[in-house]
Amino acid sequence: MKANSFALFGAEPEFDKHLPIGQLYFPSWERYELSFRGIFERQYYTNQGPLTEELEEKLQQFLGVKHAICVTNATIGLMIAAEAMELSGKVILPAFTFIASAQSLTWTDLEPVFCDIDLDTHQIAIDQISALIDRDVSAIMGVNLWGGSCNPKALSKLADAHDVQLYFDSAHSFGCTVDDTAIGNFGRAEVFSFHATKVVSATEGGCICTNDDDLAARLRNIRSSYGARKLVNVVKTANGRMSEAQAAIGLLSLEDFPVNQKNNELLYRYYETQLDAIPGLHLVRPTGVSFSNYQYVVCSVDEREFGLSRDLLIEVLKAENVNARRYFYPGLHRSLPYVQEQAHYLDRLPNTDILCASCIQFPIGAFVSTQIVERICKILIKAHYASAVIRSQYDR
Ligand code: T4K
Repeated sequence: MKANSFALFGAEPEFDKHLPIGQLYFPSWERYELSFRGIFERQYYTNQGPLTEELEEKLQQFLGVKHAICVTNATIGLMIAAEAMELSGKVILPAFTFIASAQSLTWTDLEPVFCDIDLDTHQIAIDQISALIDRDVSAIMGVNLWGGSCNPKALSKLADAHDVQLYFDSAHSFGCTVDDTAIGNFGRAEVFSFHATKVVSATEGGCICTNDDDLAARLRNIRSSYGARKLVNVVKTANGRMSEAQAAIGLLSLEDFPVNQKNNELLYRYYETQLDAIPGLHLVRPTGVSFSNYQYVVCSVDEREFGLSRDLLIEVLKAENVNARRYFYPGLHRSLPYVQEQAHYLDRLPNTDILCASCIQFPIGAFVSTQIVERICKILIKAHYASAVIRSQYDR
């Protein structure tokens, strides 16, 4: 196979338009306009307006949780959760997650303690947590990755045994269930993201879920004075309010969840049949859940078997207008400020290092169809068989 059949070496790209990664499911303009008209008629744009209240109510029903507290985005949700839980000292979390998980701790004067992950599931290595717990550790932050779970029941037992608090960054796992329980009901609190790239979107947004009434009161009081309901004393307050514009999209997106989840699952299954036949591409299954949102298609690339490194494969795909991304890169322990302040982690997280060098995410969501998946997979197959030619041409 010739190198010049790839856009990287001058051929026409496979796709005329850039194919984004991320869900990007948006309601029709007509539905959005209708909902927005109400906001303008009421002339009430934020401060826990009727749409935000309605969204909280609907999220509670959907998740079967007592309190869903909407916020501007998941990053601020995690910060508010840490503050409301009165955490101190250190918090254990996986090193393989989005930077926001750790930054929420840095903003609240907490020290992240990085734990390695399981190579097959990509989730936190539960068997390594106990060794990291010392008297300064006040909590474990579980991160439910890739539409799967990090085994909240096992984490809960572990946290109880060590008398530390447990909460979750569930930015990736809205709508997923563990046995019969929806994610959102575990630990003291769970935080979801409604960023545009997530299965439920409010463009930006998120919510903090808890079944603990006292914690909910603290969360609401820290978020802002609007919607605080019961007044309780808190030391710090913030502005984590969700606007009515965000809530309008959030409500429509929540209504669309069943359809969008089904579409994701269809696309995921399509990828699965094709990717399983390509040597060196190992698809991650959403683990630890009885129901997944199939929000992500994530593989690890075995360079020896596939023939190309993950980074060179990304270059090949980018040239074809396929946006494949290397989430998460670099690992938290290699990101600022942690790489400087906590350099002792550099040789302690071998699995995180392996995944950060090999993990790749493919497009799934509103702009993807089964035909598109087929075309992406054809590029992957072609790249595998032409890997030697691509490597030699690229190195010139
Ligand atoms: N915890 C975890 C585990 C997370 O993954 C995240 C965020 C958080 C916490 C924090 O949640 P938030 O505070 O964000 O609510 C994205 C998102 O910004 C971020 O929400 C997400 N996770 C993270 C994994 O990815 P970027 O900068 O890498 O993605 P971005 O914005 O370039 O978008 C990805 C693709 O979507 C590109 O192909 C462009 C396309 N896109 C994106 C947007 C926003 C569009 O075509 N249109 C759009 O409007 O961070």
